[in-house]
Amino acid sequence: MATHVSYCRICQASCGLLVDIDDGVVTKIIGDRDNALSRGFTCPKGRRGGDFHHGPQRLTTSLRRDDQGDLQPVDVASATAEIAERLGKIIDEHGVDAVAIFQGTQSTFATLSRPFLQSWIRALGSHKHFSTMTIDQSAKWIVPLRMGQYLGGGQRFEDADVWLLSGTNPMVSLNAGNFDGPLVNDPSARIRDARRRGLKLIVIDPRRTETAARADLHLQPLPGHDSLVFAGLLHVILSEGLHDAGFCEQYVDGLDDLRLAVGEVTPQVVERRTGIPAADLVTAARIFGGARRGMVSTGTGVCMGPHSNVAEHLAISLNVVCGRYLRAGEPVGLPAMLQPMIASRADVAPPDRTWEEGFRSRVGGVGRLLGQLPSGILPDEILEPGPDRVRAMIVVGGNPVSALPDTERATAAFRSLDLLVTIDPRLTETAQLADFVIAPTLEFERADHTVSMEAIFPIPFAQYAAPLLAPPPGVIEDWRFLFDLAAQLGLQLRFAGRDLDMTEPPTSEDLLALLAERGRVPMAELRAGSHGVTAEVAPVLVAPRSPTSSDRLQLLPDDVRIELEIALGTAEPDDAYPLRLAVRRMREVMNSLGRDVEGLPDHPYNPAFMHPSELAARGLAEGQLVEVSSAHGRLAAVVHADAKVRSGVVSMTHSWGGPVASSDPRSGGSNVNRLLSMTHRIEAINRMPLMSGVPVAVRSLADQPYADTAR
Ligand SMILES: Nc1nc2c(c(=O)[nH]1)N[C@H]1C(S)=C(S)[C@@H](COP(=O)(O)OP(=O)(O)OC[C@H]3O[C@@H](n4cnc5c(=O)[nH]c(N)nc54)[C@H](O)[C@@H]3O)O[C@H]1N2
Ligand SMILES: Nc1nc2c(c(=O)[nH]1)N[C@H]1C(S)=C(S)[C@@H](COP(=O)(O)OP(=O)(O)OC[C@H]3O[C@@H](n4cnc5c(=O)[nH]c(N)nc54)[C@H](O)[C@@H]3O)O[C@H]1N2
Ligand code: SF4
Ligand SMILES: [Mo]
Repeated sequence: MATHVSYCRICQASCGLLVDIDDGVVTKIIGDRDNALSRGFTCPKGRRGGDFHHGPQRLTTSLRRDDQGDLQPVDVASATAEIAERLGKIIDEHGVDAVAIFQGTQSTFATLSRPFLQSWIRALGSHKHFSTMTIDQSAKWIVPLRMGQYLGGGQRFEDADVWLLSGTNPMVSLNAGNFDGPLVNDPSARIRDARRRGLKLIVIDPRRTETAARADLHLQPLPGHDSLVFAGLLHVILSEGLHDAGFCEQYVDGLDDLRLAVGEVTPQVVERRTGIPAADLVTAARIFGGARRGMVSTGTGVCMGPHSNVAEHLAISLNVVCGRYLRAGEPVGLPAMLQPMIASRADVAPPDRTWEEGFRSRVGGVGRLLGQLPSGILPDEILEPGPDRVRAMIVVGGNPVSALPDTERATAAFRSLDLLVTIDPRLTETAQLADFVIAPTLEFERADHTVSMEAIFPIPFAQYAAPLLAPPPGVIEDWRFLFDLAAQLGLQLRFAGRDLDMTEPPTSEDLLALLAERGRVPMAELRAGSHGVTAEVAPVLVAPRSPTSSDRLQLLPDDVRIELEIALGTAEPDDAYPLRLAVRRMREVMNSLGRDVEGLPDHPYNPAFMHPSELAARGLAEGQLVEVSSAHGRLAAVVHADAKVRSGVVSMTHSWGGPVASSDPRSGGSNVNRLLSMTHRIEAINRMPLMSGVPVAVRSLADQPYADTAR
């Protein structure tokens, strides 16, 4: 038996691990106390990393659908050759835009997968690049593209005296915020340390989450009202003069317009419509506005709600009007380690509406967002007849059949593809519809480093992880499959700024070195520092504004003003659907990963959590089957009482429930995406569906079999 130092690649936190391996089998995983980033912290998923490798659900060979429609083992070389041939035919007949990729969550943590996928689709020349970002928090892309962006960087959590989190629960998700001081690593200890030195934490969440329980002030609104809450905070801050007039004078356009636009959103209006006591809203505004340093950061609760683009715009506007950005001469937040250092400057990059020019989708004329098409149009792109209809799709590290709103339509779309290839270690809902399932290597079988994560770390930190286990003979690294496929299609891949030799596959080590070659840490040093390397870096200072620069942040461009008016308008009461569905995450699973690991999740399903009073009002008992319905669809679920959930709310996590609607939710859970629409209440630009704050109703199924009621 030997203990190896490594780090976890199941989520962005990249926690340091000590992995015991006995005869090629992981026997135990604990946190690495000598890792400067995570300091010994791990979560249950990371500690069960061995089960992902050795568990019975792991695919150790690729699969191919045979003429009878069954998935049968196939060696990856013949699978690749046949996929290349079939893709080649589709491209010859229908052009490159008939081929799409879907970039899933787990493609982020295999260091080489995402750059390869991006290089692959670029080399092919197809416009059909989709990812989970546009069913996640792409409002965070839209805001800087419409507002412009301050280039000096934001203030950081580590020296802030206030922080406001809305719609995010980093204690479970390890994922709060943008690149500005995000709370990703070891959040419990970092929140505790920050509060000891005086930081005030404000949390806005309809649930008393693990994070809210650590807050100085918790505002508990009805879901779906974030625009109103942020507008109310801006109202108080601007009317009490708590904003940073100097910063606004120098960098901001539209302050008076914004003040006018939120003029009627008094704390009393916010109280009436969201349930947040007016006095609490005022207190929150005064704490935030009165502090010197600290930002608002949001998560899926805001970015998946109604009017999400304008809600996020207002959240960032709070940071802007309070001037919570680094000024010339201040040390930059986080010097780069493996990435090239980008100079920070006390300047503004102007808005850049990428979706207004170039390629437009055939259905709906949707433009691209940072090179991608919104996943909200993906089912239409496949199902609507037409010349550049998507006929072939490659999914890497994702499970879109489970993850996309409107399960029925997503399933129909993926089922109707001429060719569906998914690279996935498990037989997911998506894999079950695929023509080929390519079985990839997993974390402890491959080399990785932290280049793509370092921008969200709290300290300058980098780590390399060596392969610890010999991969099963039938599996392949994600990137290598994409390389071989590209070579057989005659595509020239560009990686880290160079053309790869397509006749001679590189090694993973070569590629990792290329990705880090412009960083400050040489590969040899990185490989030697097994617990990770931290750098004593001479502070890099934010450079002064260029004397010729006149770009300013746009607080209220015309389209944002119109969206704001609509968002602040009163919605019709909906008596048929009196409750609000709210998104949440579960500590034990990462989206759909981990559901099937014995003993990992608390239940073999995702409960519908409701306040005990809501159960009592409906005569419901703990653990009982209920039907949850929306204007779009319905599902059967298991109800659980949870006093931490605000009344009026149904709190459920996603990525559960198989493709068969009538299966018993008690063994496999319920897919909330059956309740969601891809056509009703869609955001402009990113086509973001409404996924939180959705009107729903709940009724007992005590005396009816679930199979008859669920669609
Ligand atoms: N353990 C675990 N970690 C994960 C994941 C996982 O599945 N499991 N998934 C990963 C992924 S893909 C992502 S994108 C991130 C997401 O990271 P987060 O955005 O932090 O996700 P959540 O923990 O679900 O936090 C969302 C919070 O929003 C609240 N909420 C719901 N509706 C509203 C609303 O209308 N307004 C407000 N203000 N709040 C609302 C919910 O109660 C919930 O506490 O997490 C990542 N990390
Ligand atoms: N209703 C509702 N729907 C949602 C959400 C919600 O809150 N509510 N959240 C949305 C969000 S934020 C996201 S990000 C999406 C998630 O959507 P996806 O990213 O599509 O879903 P995941 O379940 O994370 O898929 C990851 C897949 O990667 C596989 N995998 C694991 N390790 C590896 C590896 O090393 N290589 C490869 N190739 N594959 C690997 C896993 O088996 C799994 O099938 O769901 C979205 N859908
Ligand atoms: S939080 Fe859990 S899943 Fe994420 S990196 Fe750490 S141990 Fe792994
Ligand atoms: Mo996500």
